[in-house]
Amino acid sequence: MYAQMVKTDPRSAEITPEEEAFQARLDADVKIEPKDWMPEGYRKTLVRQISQHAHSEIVGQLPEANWISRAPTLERKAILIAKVQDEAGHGLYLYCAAETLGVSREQLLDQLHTGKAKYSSIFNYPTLTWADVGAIGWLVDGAAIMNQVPLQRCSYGPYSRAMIRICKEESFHQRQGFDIMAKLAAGTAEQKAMAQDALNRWWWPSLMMFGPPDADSVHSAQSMAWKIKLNSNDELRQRFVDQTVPQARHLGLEIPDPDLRWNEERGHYDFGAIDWDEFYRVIAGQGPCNKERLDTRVKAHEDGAWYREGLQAHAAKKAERRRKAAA
Ligand code: FAQ
Repeated sequence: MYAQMVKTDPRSAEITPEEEAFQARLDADVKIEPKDWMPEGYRKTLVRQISQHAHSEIVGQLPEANWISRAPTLERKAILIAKVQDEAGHGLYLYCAAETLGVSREQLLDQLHTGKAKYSSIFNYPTLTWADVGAIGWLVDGAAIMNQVPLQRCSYGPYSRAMIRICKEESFHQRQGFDIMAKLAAGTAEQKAMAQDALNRWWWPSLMMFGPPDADSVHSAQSMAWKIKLNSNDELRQRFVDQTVPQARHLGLEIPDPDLRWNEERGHYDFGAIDWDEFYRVIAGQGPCNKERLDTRVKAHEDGAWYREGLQAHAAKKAERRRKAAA
């Protein structure tokens, strides 16, 4: 009955009644809510994944924000501002979801700013041209949706509900990115070359977003048993390739992979080897923009200290007034 039951207390050889009841709820697709009993490992895994996801949304604003002041038209500028602002909103929902697990915003931000917490590898690459804004929307938001649509059905209530709104917004982001690429690809030879160059630079890092191959994924087995992840890294990566290759063909652009071909037997595209050394270098802090991204976030946090202090002083004064009025 409990095919996916896992022992969650390493000190005990037995599955405890609490663990058994918890797993029964997961098997029945009942959401786990903040006040429900949960194994410590489940809580920690959620805090790790949700907070890394939140950090990714926040740091993820930076590459595209780089182009707000240089967007080619007023309309593109307005769309890009809205998109970058949406990403900030996603970060905030996700920090709130993580906070329901008993960790504070300060702790989470401290982990980001001291380099203890990861954020998505993809945001450590530079945005060199306007076409990169298109490639991010098309490929990066496209990969994010592929990963996040299943997360709408994950076992933790606050995370799954945050995903519903986030996915709706990500769909709009993906379409606007594709639209930028479509305009460039149908433009002058120079514009088309710019779109192709962006695809060449963002393709492989986008495939890395799904995480290491299943055989090297540390957390997948347990996270899937707990329904924190619904699909494996390789499964989602393959879906992304299958979905994106026809889109590239529609644009008249070429995926930078000589080994890419349709495999009739598998019913999927085969694709070339991913440079996992590059991935591990980037997540260890040695990507092209890791230092710049982290420095920018730390500076923004420090520059905002006066505002947070002001809000806290105001809240304390208000509470004091209320206390006096009630006395
Ligand atoms: N980057 O055992 P696994 C977005 C780490 S949102 C950095 O397979 P897991 C929206 C992993 O943390 C993009 N680190 O790990 C947007 C672990 O290290 P740890 C973010 C990575 O958790 C668009 C180690 O490698 N999305 O783009 C990466 O089971 C445009 C072993 O890996 C989410 O966070 C990576 N790519 O699976 C914003 C979605 N991959 O923690 C602005 C939710 C792996 O032990 C503009 N997260 N690592 O030190 C997930 O689905 C999962 O956490 C995975 C990784 C699939 C990312």
